Amino acid sequence: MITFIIVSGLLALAAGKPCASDHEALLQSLGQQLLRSVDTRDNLPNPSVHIALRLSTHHNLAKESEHLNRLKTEFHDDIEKSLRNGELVVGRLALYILALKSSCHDLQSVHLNHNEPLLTHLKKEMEEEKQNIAFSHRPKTNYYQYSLGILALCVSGVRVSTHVSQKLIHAVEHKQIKHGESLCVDSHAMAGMALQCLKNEGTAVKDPAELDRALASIKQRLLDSKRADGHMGNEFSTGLAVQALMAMGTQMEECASAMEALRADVKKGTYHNPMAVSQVLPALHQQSYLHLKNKECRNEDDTLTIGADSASEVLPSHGQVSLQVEVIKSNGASSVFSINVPRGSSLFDALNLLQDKQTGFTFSTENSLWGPFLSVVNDEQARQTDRRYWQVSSDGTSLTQGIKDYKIDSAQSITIKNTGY
Ligand code: B12
Repeated sequence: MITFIIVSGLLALAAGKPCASDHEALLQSLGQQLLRSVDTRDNLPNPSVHIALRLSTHHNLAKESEHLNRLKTEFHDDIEKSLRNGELVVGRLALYILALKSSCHDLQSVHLNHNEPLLTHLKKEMEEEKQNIAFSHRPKTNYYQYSLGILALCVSGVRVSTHVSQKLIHAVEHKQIKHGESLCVDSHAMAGMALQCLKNEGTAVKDPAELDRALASIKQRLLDSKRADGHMGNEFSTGLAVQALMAMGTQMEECASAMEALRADVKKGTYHNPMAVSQVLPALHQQSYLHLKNKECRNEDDTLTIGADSASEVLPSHGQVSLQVEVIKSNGASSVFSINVPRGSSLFDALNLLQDKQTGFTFSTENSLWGPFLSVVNDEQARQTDRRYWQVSSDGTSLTQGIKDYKIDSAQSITIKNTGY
């Protein structure tokens, strides 16, 4: 009997544990990919990338410290610029705080305009978001950022007001957390980590039984989002879903197929965008953002080298493919454009070619942590303030990547539609 129990225990462990022999190599190659991304100075430093590097086992302490300094100058300045423009910075500020925390940096020593500590400002913005939910039934930003805000406060040991937490619990219970029209796995994962942090810290909430119900609902919805191929939601939400499930105490065996799907994606090269890598790597390390709470930065390994880029060389593209681009404006008016583009071009490059041909198609983008976000098409802006965005689909299927990452490998019809959400 005892032998049976021991053998079953070992089998269960093996099922959940990322025991694939190449697991360590995958972790190392993703870590190196992130190091290379922080080394190129093309973009602003990315706090999410910093967190992922810091939650890893192997470090390059010099590069991480350099990146931390860039966050404290360049990213910090960018947040202050947004504040001067009257924008809410909940999500970016929360990630910045978590990044500082991941490097055990003294949060009290960092201030925003007018000498305001970061955490004080985040608390204020969360109050503003809470008011907005009370009046308009949703935050000005979104529930993903609202959850990140709660998580950053909680992980930093700041008490989250019961009114603020209640709004998230209520949104979970009333299924108000969506991405476009469908249930948002990424935001549920973030909400799960935020609410679990409150529970772990014993933070007072309006109704503890309701908190438990919300956590149980999130866990169930994440498990229900599992596809036959192991992904939860899609390739880009699975990492966060696994992080959240682990934070919520789910047995590793329940995440085994999702972990396997993540490993298969890494091997396929699905995660070339550093933001995507940054959300997947902690899960593969069996870490979640909750581990930042008690992070100690002592006796750290310093063996991660930047390494050579092993990504397969991009071969010159062969031939052209025809692309049809349909733009559907908010009033329903549609215009269709056609162009031939080199096979393998990104949609971003294809749209630039179309614009250069002066066919009447124009567009512009805004920078974000994921890359360029399509914001204006043919002089029409899809504004976040109006709850609208340019949704992009190919042959009727919504893209799971942005215009810079999506590659045109075959002839297809792209639809860019001004959509409400
Ligand atoms: C909320 C959200 C949206 C909202 C953003 C507006 C809002 N106020 O709510 C809406 C519904 C508009 C949206 C649209 C899209 N989204 Co979205 N979105 C998210 C989500 C859940 C949170 C983003 C966030 O607030 N981050 C926190 C802040 C601190 O980071 P940030 O970079 O400053 O945030 C801004 C950008 O992320 C930007 N944004 C949102 N989605 C996308 C997608 C891309 C490709 C880019 C470049 C920017 C971008 O909007 C944020 C708010 O201003 C993420 C989930 C995740 N795992 O990150 C998915 C996510 C980023 N979105 C995704 C996708 C695919 C899209 C679309 C391309 C879908 C489509 N087919 O049209 C479009 C973007 C099209 C375009 N115009 O360029 C994918 C990206 C995967 C990838 N490899 O690139 C994610 C990871 C979801 C997923 N698991 O599939 N999204």
